[in-house]
Amino acid sequence: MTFKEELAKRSEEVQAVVYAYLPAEEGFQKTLLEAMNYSMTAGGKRLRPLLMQETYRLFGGNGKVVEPFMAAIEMIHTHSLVHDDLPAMDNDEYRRGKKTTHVVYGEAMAILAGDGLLNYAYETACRAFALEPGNPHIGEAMTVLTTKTGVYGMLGGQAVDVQSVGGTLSREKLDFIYRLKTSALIECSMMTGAILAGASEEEIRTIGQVASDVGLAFQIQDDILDVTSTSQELGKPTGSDERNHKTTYVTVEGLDKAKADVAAVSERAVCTLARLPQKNEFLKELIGALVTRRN
Ligand code: GRG
Repeated sequence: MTFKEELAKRSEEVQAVVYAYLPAEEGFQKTLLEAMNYSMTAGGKRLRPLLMQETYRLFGGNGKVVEPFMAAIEMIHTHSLVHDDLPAMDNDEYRRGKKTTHVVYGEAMAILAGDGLLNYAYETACRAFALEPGNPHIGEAMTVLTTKTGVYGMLGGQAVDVQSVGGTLSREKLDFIYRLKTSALIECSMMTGAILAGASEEEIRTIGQVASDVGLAFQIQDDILDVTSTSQELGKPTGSDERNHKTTYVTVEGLDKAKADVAAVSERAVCTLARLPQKNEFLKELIGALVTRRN
């Protein structure tokens, strides 16, 4: 099987795991639950749960305890997209090739659906306690999940990003934003996978470094795609950074250096991963593929 075929198969399997944890659309709050599921089933690469499961496997994990965490990370990611698309933020009409949640359900319901996904993510992750009572790693994984998504992680990065729109940004502040806004969730994915598999502290630290670079390369590549692709090609709000006059890696460093840095940072991630005695060829190829991704 080629890497591309394996990726398609693995993404489908991961999506099935995520779907199994979506809430039933019933009760007086049915519209809220429909709006949450609308954004969750609108597509997406499922990269974060995939990275989590592959890292879990890298360290010898072979149980189901990772599955509620896989669903949770995709819910948190989708929450961030729903809120990022709102009129008060990027004001985007399309996401994952479909109308955004606020366009379909209205702004108030989209805010609630985003909140709902964030909270339901933690409810979902907590289901791991029932799956493996007494597993000592679940509490630590919960700590990483909650911290990396909060004010010292993704949310904090987004806040600094929002405050910077319209002004000039130093490279140092841009790096801070990218490490939090984008890398924190990738770190969260890979570190929880490692923790749940029982990896050592040193191994978890190494995987955190790999993930931080994967996230940085991923975000720079997103900036590159924002200026080099058409929205039709990507089925995403392409060009929104340009439209919103945001400072990006491309505006600071130029397109050529941005491309070179994606390759260099991604290569550094692969080299750090190679320092570990454990091997997962698919994970290595997946990280490499992020550099050449077109959506
Ligand atoms: C807390 C509201 C809030 C936002 C946090 C993550 C984020 C900040 C905003 C979302 C918008 C954005 C462009 C984030 C940067 C990370 C990124 C490139 C997200 C897109 O991830 P993909 O490409 O999306 O994995 P799919 O649709 O494939 O899941």
